[in-house]
Amino acid sequence: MAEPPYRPLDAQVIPRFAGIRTFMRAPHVTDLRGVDVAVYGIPFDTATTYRTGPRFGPEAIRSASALLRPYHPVHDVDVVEKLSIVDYGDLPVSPGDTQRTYRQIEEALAPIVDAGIFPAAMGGDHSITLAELRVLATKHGPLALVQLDAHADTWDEYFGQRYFHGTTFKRAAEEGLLTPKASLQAGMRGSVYAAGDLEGARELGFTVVTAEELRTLTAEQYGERVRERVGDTPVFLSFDVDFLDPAFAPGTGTPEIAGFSTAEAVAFIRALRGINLVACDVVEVSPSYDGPGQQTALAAANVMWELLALHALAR
Ligand SMILES: [Mn+2]
Repeated sequence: MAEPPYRPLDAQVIPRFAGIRTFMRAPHVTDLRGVDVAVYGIPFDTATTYRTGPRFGPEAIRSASALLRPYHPVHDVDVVEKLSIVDYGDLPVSPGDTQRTYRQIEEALAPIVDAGIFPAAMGGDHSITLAELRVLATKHGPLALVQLDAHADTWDEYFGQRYFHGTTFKRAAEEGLLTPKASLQAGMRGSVYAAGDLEGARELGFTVVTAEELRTLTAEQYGERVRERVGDTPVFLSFDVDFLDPAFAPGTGTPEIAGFSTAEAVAFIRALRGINLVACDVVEVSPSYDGPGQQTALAAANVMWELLALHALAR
């Protein structure tokens, strides 16, 4: 097999605490030739309903990702040997203007998707996923959504605004970017506004697996349910870091207690082997609320690496 043109710094030569902070210490490259995976940031956070802060998410995830090593012992795959990974940098955004930001994301992401490169976004709040899906759907058609999140994000509006971090997947379904019948949302929990809140997601056609129900499934059972649901449909996996319990991931905007551990999250993701994953994002990392060990950013960096490993397995 030919060497990937781009690979992270060798930690035996430049130690992991050294070097310029890019995702996994991969080279910062914007020329798309020879690239398999573009990890990129979308530092937008003014569509949040509570705490702002994920504009600094990409920076924190990059910093924590310096710890990542190339080889995945459970999947038995060398991620950087299989994939030419680059850090594409951050896309342009307009703080305070969600719809203008969407246009900027769409324009900037289109060449990556057109080139057949696997795009992996570091958020940013969850509103950004709508723009990612718009671009991806033009290439793949309607996608299957696999979402791990404390919230379904299928509300109709917030403060009179239809484009907000809690309305993303309702808009995506309305715009025909997703096939809700092939999609599965899991991890939903906590207090809601009214009895019918999650029913809204189900009425759109999504399968909603609440945190209570997800707890009764083994990781393999979850993986099986997802595979049954998505079939061969191209999958977008969206990981909201608030899927994790605030004890594991305090650095987020709308934390919900009684969430999942990092070990559980990693097991659920590993159980997704075999899905046709075409893109992903990890969102809602809000570093100013993180702990002194930056455990939220560390969790997000590792989740991203798990997603890249799934993609590496499929190639
Ligand atoms: Mn969310």
